[in-house]
Amino acid sequence: MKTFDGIEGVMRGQVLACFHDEWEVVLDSGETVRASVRARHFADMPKEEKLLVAGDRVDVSESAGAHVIEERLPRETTLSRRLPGARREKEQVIVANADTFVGVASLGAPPLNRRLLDRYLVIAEDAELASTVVLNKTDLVEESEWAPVARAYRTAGYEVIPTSAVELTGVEELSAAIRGRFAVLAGPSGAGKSSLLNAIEPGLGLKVREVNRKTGKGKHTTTNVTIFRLDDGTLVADTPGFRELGLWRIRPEELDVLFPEFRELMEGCRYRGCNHIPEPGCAVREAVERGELDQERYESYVRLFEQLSAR
Ligand SMILES: Nc1nc2c(ncn2[C@@H]2O[C@H](COP(=O)(O)OP(=O)(O)O)[C@@H](O)[C@H]2O)c(=O)[nH]1
Ligand SMILES: [Mg+2]
Ligand SMILES: [Zn+2]
Repeated sequence: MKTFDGIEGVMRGQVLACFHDEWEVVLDSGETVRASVRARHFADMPKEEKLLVAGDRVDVSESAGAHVIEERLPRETTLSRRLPGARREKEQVIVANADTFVGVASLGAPPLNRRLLDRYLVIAEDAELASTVVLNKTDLVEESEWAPVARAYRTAGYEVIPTSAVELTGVEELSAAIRGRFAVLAGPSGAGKSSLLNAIEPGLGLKVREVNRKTGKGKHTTTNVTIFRLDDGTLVADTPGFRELGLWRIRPEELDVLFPEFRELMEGCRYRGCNHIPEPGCAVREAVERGELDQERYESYVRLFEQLSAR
């Protein structure tokens, strides 16, 4: 057991939620505490690194009932976006140490946004998280309409779970997909993330938090990510519907490998370093033209490639 300045009893923990000057931390003992940060231990770090994010593993000390975060452990994974509004490119870590990504898309109300879903999946691929695609609100749309979408993501190698939080279909499958893991749920606001979490574990306390979220407006850090611990120890991060989801640290020429269904095909492109857009003999584009690869996924690739190239 480590000691800090003579303080005995330093414990390991994980940050569940960040507030303005307080962090909710679950200790390895299972106890959840509110902790502040020992500022001087972070004093030498650059500003961005000083910031704790949901999922961070930390060392916490206790004295006279007050818990203090003494140190942040190295992050095993980081799901990141480009910090919106920053003049220079900066990273904003959305959640640390997760191992699974669940992209929640709404099939109707709000309408399905393939571009956004693919953007999320690229970020998750880059973070080397395993990804699952949830197509929620199947009660609002005919299966014949969403079946091709499901097929596209299965072809890409993702597990696809059609769900309805209203009819409670697919909830068991989703629950099984995240069990025992640390999963991040992400998708546009209104897709049904909170509803699905409530369906997975009624009595999660999610409502309490939603009340807090309303009354405590502006009190949270900008990302507003909260991690819930399910009864069996599964960790689920609920993320807000980000208005901007800029890719961070991804170069245009390495975008193709972040579309898993392109990887094998790419080896058949005529030119090494093929960008799969104007080049003749491009095996990826030809597969799209033959209808073997999903047109929308390819469209997402092209849009992202162009955005990354224009920087
Ligand atoms: N019809 C239908 N409505 C849903 C479903 N899931 C969620 N909703 C509704 O969609 C709205 C947004 O849900 P919410 O869980 O707050 O979405 P979040 O912003 O992703 O957390 C709420 O009015 C829910 O009742 C679903 O499967 N079918
Ligand atoms: Mg929600
Ligand atoms: Zn190509």
